[in-house]
Amino acid sequence: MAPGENHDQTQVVISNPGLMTPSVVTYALDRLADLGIGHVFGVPGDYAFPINDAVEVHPRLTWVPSANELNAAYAADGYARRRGAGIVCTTYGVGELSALNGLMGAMAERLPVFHLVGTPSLRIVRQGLICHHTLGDRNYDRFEAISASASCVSARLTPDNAVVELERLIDKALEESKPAYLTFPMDLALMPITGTPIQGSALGVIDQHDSVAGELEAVLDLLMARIGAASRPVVLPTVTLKRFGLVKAFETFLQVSGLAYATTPMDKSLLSEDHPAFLGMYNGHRSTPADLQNVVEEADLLIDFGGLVLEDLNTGLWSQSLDPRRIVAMHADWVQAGDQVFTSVSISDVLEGLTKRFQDASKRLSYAGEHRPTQPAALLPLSGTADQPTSSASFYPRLQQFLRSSDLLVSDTGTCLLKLNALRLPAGVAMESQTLWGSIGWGTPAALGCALAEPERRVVLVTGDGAHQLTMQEIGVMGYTGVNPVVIVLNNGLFGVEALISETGHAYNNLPAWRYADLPAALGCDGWWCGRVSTVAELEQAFAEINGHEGGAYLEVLIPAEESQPFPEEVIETLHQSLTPQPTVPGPG
Ligand SMILES: Cc1ncc(C[n+]2csc(CCOP(=O)(O)OP(=O)(O)O)c2C)c(N)n1
Ligand SMILES: [Mg+2]
Repeated sequence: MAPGENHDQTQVVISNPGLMTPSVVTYALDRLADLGIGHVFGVPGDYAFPINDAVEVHPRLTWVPSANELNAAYAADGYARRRGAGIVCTTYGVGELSALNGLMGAMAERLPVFHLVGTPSLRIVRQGLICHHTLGDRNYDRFEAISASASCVSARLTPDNAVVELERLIDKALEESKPAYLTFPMDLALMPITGTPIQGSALGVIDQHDSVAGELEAVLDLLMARIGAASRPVVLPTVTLKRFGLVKAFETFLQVSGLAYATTPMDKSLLSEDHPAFLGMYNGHRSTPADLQNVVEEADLLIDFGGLVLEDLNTGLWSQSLDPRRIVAMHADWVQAGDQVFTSVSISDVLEGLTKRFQDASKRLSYAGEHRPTQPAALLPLSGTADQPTSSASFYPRLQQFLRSSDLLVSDTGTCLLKLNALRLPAGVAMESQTLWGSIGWGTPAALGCALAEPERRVVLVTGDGAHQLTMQEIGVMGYTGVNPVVIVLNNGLFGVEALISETGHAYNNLPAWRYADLPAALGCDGWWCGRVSTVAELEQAFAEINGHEGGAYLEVLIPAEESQPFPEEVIETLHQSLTPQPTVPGPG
């Protein structure tokens, strides 16, 4: 069930299930499957066998054999982006710790990923036996604290707490839109639960806490007054709306209010980029169109829906200049307008309330009026002649033309993300990236997760060669699960974008020269279109063939190494200086 679809989360207590009482682990899987999750990413292990076995026979869940736990966590992150929630399953210590970077990314990017971990039996613990995957010191709890820090809620599940704890875990993970950490001692996992099982319903609009009525009214009054007084308001919606299933509600708000909006890179493709109210991508001095920077920075009211993240990569390297007095920021459950703070106000209630106020007033503004930035042509001009070598200049315009309206573009972190953020997506094309956490290698497993979560969309992954080398084993899992993405690897032979902060020419940015296009065959992807292109004619031919091909596709595109510098020299210099410690000048005396 995609987030945004309207389902309440009413729970039905099954008083007489007429079935055998479920075990702790089966019950947990039942409750998670109720949300609409259909896949579990993971690597098995003896401590996790009770979970692994239960997934294998579960009628609504399919086990996905990830190549390693980090990839499993990235895949569950991708899955959660498109399905609303995901599951990763690992074994005690060695498995769970390997997944941590992926889960911390899900924390940063606000994705409810349920991390299920099998742990030593209570019997082993009580007997004090020294067991594998420990430091041999009879300390069995060492990893719980570490893993729990990559979650917003955690619990050790037992027969008598399972019913209550699962409701708490699920509520909290969805309400915060962050991971949950669940441990299952091997013996307790297989025991029947005590208490009455609960059956939940599919994910939809996330049930946020009710707002305090007085605070909500005050926020709505303030916003309507500020909007009424503004002559150049701009809305900045964020990905938080997507996480809470509020995209449709936001679209209705745009419709009734007539306000115009811009996104930042983290929020790209929140709505189709041909939306009439869309002004473009605000990214400080790297905004597209370029004059959008002024439209946003000179707006007399900025309505931040969800909590804009003023991170370097989200603001053209902190080049933003947004006057806080002109911003009203609606976070998930609080609102800030200059010095004023309103607590216990949920973003869903504000959105609903504002929409109603506009409807009642039947007063509609006219998008940014005369303050709209110049809109670029829908498609970039094609540059490069047939026999010229492939390059960024010839690749991105052709990629733009290759994309179909229901495609989901997934971009790893690297030069490609900087380029794709600036690319106007054709109508209906959605995009996912990991802008805030920015862990390279996320893209390939996340693309698998997205493809399994939303099979109705074709997933087009664009990744640099360096990022791909970290997690490319997941291509094998794509072949195994039968998903048919289009994987595009940009081969420039180096960690190109790294040169932004480390200056060009360092040997540590060089990559082993792989024959990427040979990988899918070696990894068991039968029936895939695979090819390597080095000229514009070959690129065009490849795109045409892939569009006519039924199965998965893997395209390696050669890009000149010297092209991985998307910023002007002075920007690189500024970034280099701001991130590199300057030598201390000894003071007098
Ligand atoms: C897990 C992780 N390790 C290291 C980095 C640092 N890093 C950021 S971008 C990058 C290089 C990406 O290279 P590539 O994927 O080849 O893309 P290019 O810029 O060359 O197009 C590196 C190493 C990171 N962000 N994440
Ligand atoms: Mg590279």
